[in-house]
Amino acid sequence: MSAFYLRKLKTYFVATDTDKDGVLTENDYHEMARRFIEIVKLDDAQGKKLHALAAKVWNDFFKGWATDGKSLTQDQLIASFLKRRSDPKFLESLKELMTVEFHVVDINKDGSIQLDEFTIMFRFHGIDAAHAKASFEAIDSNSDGVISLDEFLTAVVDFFTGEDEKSSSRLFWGPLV
Ligand SMILES: [Ca+2]
Ligand SMILES: [Ca+2]
Repeated sequence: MSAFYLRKLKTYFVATDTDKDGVLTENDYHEMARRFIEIVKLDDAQGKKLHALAAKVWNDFFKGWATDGKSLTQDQLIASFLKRRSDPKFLESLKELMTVEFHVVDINKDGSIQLDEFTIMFRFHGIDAAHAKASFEAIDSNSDGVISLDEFLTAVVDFFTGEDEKSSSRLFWGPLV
């Protein structure tokens, strides 16, 4: 594993450990949901749905990685990615996870992500919103001003598998830590 790949996974960990307790747990997803609900002003019914989705994401994707069923340290997350990153089935499940996030972030439900929506994604992950525009432009590979699902998933897969330090997908979760 390259130092570059390690930095990417650390960056992802920091962007996902939204309650900043040093481990990934279901609560990090509920924290993202809480922030999203507040930013977008979702009503109670929509908020409940989002929290249900947060629990589902944790249970379907991360829970199986946690040896205690509850939490993942940064080292455990890194080890999990290293073990799985060349497994096509894993990449499919990663795409499913990020497709869920794409549709949440597509607030106006037009099928693509605009810069204002992408900026909200940074805010609920706790990434400095000042970096959103550069990351948005890096993912919008055809530069048409919106991020399609295809562009989003291509960047995700490249982020989690690629070793090219010049690849624009490195900016997916903001500047690398
Ligand atoms: Ca956490
Ligand atoms: Ca949209």
